[in-house]
Amino acid sequence: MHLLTSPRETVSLDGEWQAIPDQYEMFREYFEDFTDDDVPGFDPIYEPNASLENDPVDFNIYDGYSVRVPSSWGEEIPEFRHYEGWVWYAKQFDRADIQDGNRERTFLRFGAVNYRAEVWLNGERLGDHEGGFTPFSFEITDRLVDGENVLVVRVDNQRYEKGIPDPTTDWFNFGGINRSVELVTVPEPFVRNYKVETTLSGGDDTVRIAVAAWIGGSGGDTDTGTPVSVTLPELGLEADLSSDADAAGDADGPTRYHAELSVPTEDVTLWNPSDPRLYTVELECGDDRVEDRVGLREIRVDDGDILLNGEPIWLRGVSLHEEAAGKGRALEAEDVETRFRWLNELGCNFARLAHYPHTEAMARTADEEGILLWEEVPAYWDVKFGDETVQQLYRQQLRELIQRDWNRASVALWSIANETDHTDEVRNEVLPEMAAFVRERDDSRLVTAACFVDETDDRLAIRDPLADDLDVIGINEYYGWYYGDAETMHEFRDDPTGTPVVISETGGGAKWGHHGDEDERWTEEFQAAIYRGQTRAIADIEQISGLAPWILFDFRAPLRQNEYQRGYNRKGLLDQYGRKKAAFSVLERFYRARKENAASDGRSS
Ligand code: GCB
Repeated sequence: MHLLTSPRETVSLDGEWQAIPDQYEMFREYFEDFTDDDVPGFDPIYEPNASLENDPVDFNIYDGYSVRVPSSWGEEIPEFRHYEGWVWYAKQFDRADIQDGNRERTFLRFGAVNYRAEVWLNGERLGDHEGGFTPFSFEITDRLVDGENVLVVRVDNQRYEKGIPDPTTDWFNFGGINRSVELVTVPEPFVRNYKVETTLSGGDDTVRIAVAAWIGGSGGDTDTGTPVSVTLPELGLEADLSSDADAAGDADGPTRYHAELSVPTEDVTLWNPSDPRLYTVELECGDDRVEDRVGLREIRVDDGDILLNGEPIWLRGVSLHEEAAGKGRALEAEDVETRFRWLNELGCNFARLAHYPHTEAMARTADEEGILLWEEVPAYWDVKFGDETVQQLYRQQLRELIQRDWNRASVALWSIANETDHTDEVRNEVLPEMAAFVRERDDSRLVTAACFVDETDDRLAIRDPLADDLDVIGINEYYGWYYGDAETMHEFRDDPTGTPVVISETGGGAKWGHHGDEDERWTEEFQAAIYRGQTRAIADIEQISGLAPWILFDFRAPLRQNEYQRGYNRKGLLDQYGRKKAAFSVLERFYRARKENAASDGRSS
């Protein structure tokens, strides 16, 4: 069970770290060769200021490059711009800085390290982690020493055949400790994670709030016997959670506690994009107390529609990568704000966070801003679905994302894959299993995937067998850019009462400031014409419940090297510096009109 840290006070290890590249993957071995076996525990690579008697030291992490954490290394050190390989990082901290009264257990938590991390504290190996976009933690209570502690992290951003993603993607592989590192100290027992789920169905004007809590720590904690309670003070709700023996071990244990609360609908402002009301929730277990802000809302599908709090909603969205010019993947608070400013300017109520989990600040801000989210793991293009270890990694990444963000009302859709081959039998066996895996952990959201649309004799329709296992089907289509005409989607006719469809990608490339005729590729005018055609074509198709064109801003993409691209995918509505292209206002006008129509029909907007 993922250790929840964000509602807690933590001690940040962000700031200046030391780092050295190890392109030949030799440094550990080199030091080990020189290590005098008679000196137990002497492992200089993990020791500050290590020196080998009579031997000049060629590398010492503590005398490395000074690097800010979090950061993407290629943005910090120009020589590392295209480096893919090992980098050793080190950071020292004093125990006195992290001790907090009677708090007994300490965890070290990484927000995201791309792509593999191996971690040591004071020369002892804590463990490793694979996957560049999800959080992980280690308990370090018994490994801390008085005075100075030395943390060493080996980061490897090579691309692996059996990785998720696999080596070929249409985005840049930013290596580094891309998100914050923090220490969290908690008493014993403590709330490891919790989950709030809202349902409205029942036809009795009651909002039901199911609260679950996982108590304990790593390594098989059992029922501690300490009472656990939950309070939503603004709603006057309070309950003791009971230990649920049958459910213990479900959703990745340890001990699970639960309570059901209910409140008359008229007493609650349900979270929605026009009024994203959040309520305080407090969980207590012995000396531990967690306070968070959550939205109460229900999302489901019925009869071909996506329903938010029982009302059909049309998703006015856009897709985006997590990247900022000069910062790589290490977004700062101001970058998150800028993204939401753009989304609001466009009139969005929805965003697709492509193609991997973005910083959790995105979901927290989306909660406050009233933007529904599609979140996904990088199961992209040619991932080796048939491989057992890949499947394990796949489940791990899904679990880490879901358990990080399952209390965010904004998160409406979990996407399990992007553009995978629906004629591949192995894929067709594995993806439904992954959809089931997601639902076992969280069935209070919709499961989706970005798929293709098929051309039949007389129309466009969905032929992907995965549609049966999804609540919403995403379609990536590039009519007007890679093929066909921008209005071809007009021929999309499927079963309108079937799975609702969201266009999860569409668009075309344009270089900002490059102008010409509408039929001249790479001009802003050509791109704007695609947006006009596409929005006209889909506007009245009943089964389409939303749109998230590709993409909000230009992003680094090694596959794109023509004279207009030079390493960037240029399908952004803005360029990488935030300069708007003509298509921005085409989409903005389409969304403003949709929003007004929805409001005048009394539908959710
Ligand atoms: C896609 C991919 C996306 C690419 C995009 C493109 O279908 O899902 O990652 O960047 O097309 O620009 O071609």
